[in-house]
Amino acid sequence: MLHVGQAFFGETLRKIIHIDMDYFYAQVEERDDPTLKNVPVGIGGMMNGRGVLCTSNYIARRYGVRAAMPTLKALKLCPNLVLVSPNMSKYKKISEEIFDIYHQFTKRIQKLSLDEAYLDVTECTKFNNDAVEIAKEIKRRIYGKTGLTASAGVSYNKLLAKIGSDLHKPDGIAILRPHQIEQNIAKFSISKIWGVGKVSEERMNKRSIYTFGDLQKYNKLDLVNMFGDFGASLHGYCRGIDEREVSSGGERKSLSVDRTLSEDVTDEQHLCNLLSESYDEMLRRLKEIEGRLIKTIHVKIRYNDFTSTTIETQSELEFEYFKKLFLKRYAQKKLPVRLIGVGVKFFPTTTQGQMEMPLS
Ligand code: DCP
Ligand code: MG
Ligand code: MG
Repeated sequence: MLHVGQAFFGETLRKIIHIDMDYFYAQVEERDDPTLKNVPVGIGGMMNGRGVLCTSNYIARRYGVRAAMPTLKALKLCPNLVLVSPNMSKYKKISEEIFDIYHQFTKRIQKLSLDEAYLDVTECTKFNNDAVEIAKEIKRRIYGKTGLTASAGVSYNKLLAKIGSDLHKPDGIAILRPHQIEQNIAKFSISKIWGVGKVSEERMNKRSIYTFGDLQKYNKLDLVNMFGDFGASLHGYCRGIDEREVSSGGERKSLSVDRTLSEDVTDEQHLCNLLSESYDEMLRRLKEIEGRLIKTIHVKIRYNDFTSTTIETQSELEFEYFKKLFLKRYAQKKLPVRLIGVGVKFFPTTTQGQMEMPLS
């Protein structure tokens, strides 16, 4: 068997580990209260009959209970669900302990959320630079320090490492090697592709695209025509190609998807369709940054006279709000549009704590 980054495939392959804690908040609560073991658990509050879940344990998931689900709905699906209020400061402290462990192996750490990170261990000298052994040791140290299990994916890029960490949850590890990768991933559902959310999955399904293999049949131009810039990435992703670096920048403050249109557009329906595509892409990217609370949403328009306008509000993440904002602002000038942008700003993780608007 070949090892990730073995010379046979060239020395240039990177060694990437993606680690994600198993049912993180719920596992912590189970650890601290043994009566929660073997019962369905949902983490989330309820205020005035409203509230959503941050996550649930795997027993609750068997009933269909999921993160971001309204608590009332979860209770309908699973009347025995035991609700536990989130304790963010506890999860943050544990998260810091976990990230301290990562720092024992590499400086190149990209934090995606409290429970999830990419590690580039290409240069790590521990365990003879064997990425699989490094991942196993990290899992052991996390368990030793916190009593919690994590799952890891080991591969030569972020896309495959992330797919891997999800394959054998909980307490799993999966290694995706370069050998015959196109064939090996062909059976995977497109929903495993980084950035493919519900909306784009439906769009693909309409074209009978369900798996990586289905996507592999399309050339790059087709995919760009279908999905814009994201189509070019998709062309690589479905073949296991992903050049994105593990980047350890500071905490993300906002997320925007700006799209310059290939021609000036005035037709309102057409503009709304384009807005909806940018919105879908924003949701795809938000999916990767779970656990952050949204402070504001915004819509940006640039007209063909190069003036720009941005409107920002505290509101919900529904498309209808974005559309309303957009149409309201567009009506002021009604010039042909050059660029459409949508985005959100986040509360810093240090001040978030209330379940106001978790990302789904
Ligand atoms: N979280 C949240 N709101 C969401 C999703 C997640 O507050 N919509 C929080 C609670 C989760 C934690 O972030 O425990 C990590 O999210 P994950 O998506 O990694 O989910 P879990 O760790 O809970 O489960 P899994 O074992 O599937 O990773
Ligand atoms: Mg997790
Ligand atoms: Mg996670």
